[in-house]
Amino acid sequence: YGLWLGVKPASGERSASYKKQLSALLFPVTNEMDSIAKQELLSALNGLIGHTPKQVDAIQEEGTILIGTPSTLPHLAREAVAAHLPLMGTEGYGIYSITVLEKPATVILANTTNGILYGTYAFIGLLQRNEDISSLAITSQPKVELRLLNHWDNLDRTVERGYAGFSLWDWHRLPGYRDPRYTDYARANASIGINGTVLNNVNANALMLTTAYLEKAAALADVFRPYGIRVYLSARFSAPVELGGLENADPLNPAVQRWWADKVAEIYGHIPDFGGFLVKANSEGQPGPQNYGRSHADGANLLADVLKPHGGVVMWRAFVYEDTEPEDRAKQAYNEFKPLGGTFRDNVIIQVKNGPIDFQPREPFHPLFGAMPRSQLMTEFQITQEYLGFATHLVYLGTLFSETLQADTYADGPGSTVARIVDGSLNGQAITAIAGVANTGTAINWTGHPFAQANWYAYGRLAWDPDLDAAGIAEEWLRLTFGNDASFINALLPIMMRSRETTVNYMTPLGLHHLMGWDHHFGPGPWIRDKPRADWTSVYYHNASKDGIGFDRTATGSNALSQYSSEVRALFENPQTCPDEYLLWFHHLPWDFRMKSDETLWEALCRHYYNGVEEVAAMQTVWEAQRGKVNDTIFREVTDLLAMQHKEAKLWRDACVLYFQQFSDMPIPEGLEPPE
Ligand code: GCW
Repeated sequence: YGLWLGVKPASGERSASYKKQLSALLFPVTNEMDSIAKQELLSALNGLIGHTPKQVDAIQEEGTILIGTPSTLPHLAREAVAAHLPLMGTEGYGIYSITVLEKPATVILANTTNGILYGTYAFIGLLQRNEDISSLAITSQPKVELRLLNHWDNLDRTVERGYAGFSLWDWHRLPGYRDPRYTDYARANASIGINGTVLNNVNANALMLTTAYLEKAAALADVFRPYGIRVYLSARFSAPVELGGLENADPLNPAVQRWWADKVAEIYGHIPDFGGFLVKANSEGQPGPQNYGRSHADGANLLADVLKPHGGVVMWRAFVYEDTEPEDRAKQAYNEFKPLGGTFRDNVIIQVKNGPIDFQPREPFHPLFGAMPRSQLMTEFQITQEYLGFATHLVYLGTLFSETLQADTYADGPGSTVARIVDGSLNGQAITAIAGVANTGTAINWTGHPFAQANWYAYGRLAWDPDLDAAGIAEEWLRLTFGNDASFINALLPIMMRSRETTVNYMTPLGLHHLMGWDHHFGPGPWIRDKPRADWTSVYYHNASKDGIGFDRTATGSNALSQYSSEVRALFENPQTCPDEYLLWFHHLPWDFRMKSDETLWEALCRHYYNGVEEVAAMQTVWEAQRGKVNDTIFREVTDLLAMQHKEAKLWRDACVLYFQQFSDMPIPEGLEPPE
């Protein structure tokens, strides 16, 4: 329940040095956020070293920790570190070991209170990880301005694609009762730098915008505010009709514009620092501007204009497709949005999923990245594991997130990574943002699978700095969550790092995608034939037949490849050179196609499926060896979940191999035991 914030006693040696290095605290508290930071530090020190530093207002002794802004810190300490301030911006911080009056001290400095809070959490993290704090020189500033969670939480407390219980928001008892868990949620987010949350599902209920619900949202905003977290809402585009009784929700209708202006003014009356709207429009049955013959830009700009005077933003989703459209679904968002480049207001950010289909175990990056340099883009990841085994399978997503972030779009030559679009450095976009679909719920451990906490953590860390290393983040999380036993960390880190590839292997290897049962998205369902859909262009995305398997997205097929820059095209277009990871995403190939490994495609496909299952078995063995090193309840839970994962991986393997074998008509390669 304590997530990565649970504090355990420091090792004997560290404990002794920390006591000396942190014997006194100088922390002038100026507001509620400061006092939270101070409380966090004091309680962490209590848990780590069983010691409360003496509170002072001047440096008197060795081992003082000073925390503040330039206006609250003592002159001498400030002078020693002030040169770093320009690198901290409005949310960054610095942590330095300095000497003042010949006495060693530690200082946490920031331009703002928010920076102090983040700096304090970062410092506590160092202590939890038993790091040496005698020569610190850390300066850190978030590279992305708006770092958001998106909750797909409904007003009846169900969570769409949520696998960790019900919604954390107890709408029924809000605003009167503020569950302490709201504070725990805010703490956890603040500790990893998340500074915004969209409370309700993008498949939005207009009721969210009624006064009764705005009062509830305002109560949550009050709890989150001192943790630096702003509240945003998903807006249903047809709300002027549903709530306002207007004839239509046409963005060019002055009555509609007035309705939104009034509604937004009302929201700011309840929530003065309201962040803005997230909108899913004209997608999967949601209403939108196209119902009135208007474009996505007309819709987004309507809301942008009314939010602008209050400082709010619109995050307009690019996840749009028509399943009645015989166009490859992977192409549809680009087709619709690319022509609108440059026509959105300056407080609109287009929210683009990491890949062009839908949060699959592996997708190439979305072709809109790099294609709209005159508009502001952000990326949306899915932290909840809709297509990655729900809360049952152990899959660390840090590697998936960073694979997308580090993908090179070549939009402006080599090095034009998705990260550089998201952080604004490529196109100089003014507002930068990132979103992750939350995996939280009422489950006692927040996320269902104990290791799914790592995905929340990793998302937050990468939102702060998209260039961080996924392995470094996993190690941090392991240490914070389980303690610093090196043998445990060394055993678990490789498992986490491999886990996503393992899942790709037993679910959708070699660039295959969406083999899941079409409605539940959990187990295998490559056979779906009874529900033909135009955008699948054939049986399902895999297009398996006697002549081969894979989705031809080259010029001979849907030509989705034409949506990428020429360098990316060159990389993927030739099946001989296309990386195996994306082979069947872009190509339809015969079963006896020669792979780089010299196997046939059929053999390689089978080997990936079998490897996936083997790798889960290996995870089980490593976990079993950790008995006694982790809390018994968690040990048993992970043991049982891994056993389920193993069984389900086998089911995936057998179902897919047997299904595809009908078309390949080739034997299971030698050495692999035939499916049951
Ligand atoms: O992945 C799909 C999900 C839908 C979801 C949609 C979206 C919120 O299956 O449940 O709806 O994506 O992102 O809008």
